Amino acid sequence: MTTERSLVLVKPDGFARGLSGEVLRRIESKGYTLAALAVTTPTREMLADHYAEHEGKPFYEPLVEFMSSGPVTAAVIEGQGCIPGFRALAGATNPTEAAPGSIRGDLGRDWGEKVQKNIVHGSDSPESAEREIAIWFPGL
Ligand code: YYY
Ligand code: MG
Repeated sequence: MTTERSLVLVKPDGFARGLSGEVLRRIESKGYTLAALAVTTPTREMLADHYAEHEGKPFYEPLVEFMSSGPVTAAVIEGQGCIPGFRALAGATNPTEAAPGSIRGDLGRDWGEKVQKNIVHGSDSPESAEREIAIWFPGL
């Protein structure tokens, strides 16, 4: 069995604020390793795949619009337990509710427009991780 992997994104808000290094620092400080790293502006097609589970929800269209608005840092991280482990590092979806100590809790806030600007994405299950890694890093 291969080591557990997760797909992490520093979203356009986090990238624009120069937080990619801080997010990667927290990942590496936790003990996870980087298996792949890239800066890219995702296409709407990639995002439709990535966010397929949310299609039809009220926040879906603004989310795809926001996520395709500029560069993101995409990473595949590795390490036992890194899927729930990174979700814990990221904190709750809404940065206002995210616990201090987490990425969203320490670095995020309410910017007055939905909760889409919450700095990071992390896969939520092994199945999601492999599906998402195939979108962002085909062949990895
Ligand atoms: O996995 P996580 O990012 O914590 O949340 P999801 O429920 O998968 O939603 C994906 C993404 O969509 C979230 O990070 C922000 C955005 N979003 C939103 O804009 N409004 C909501 N009510 C829920 C989620
Ligand atoms: Mg999610």
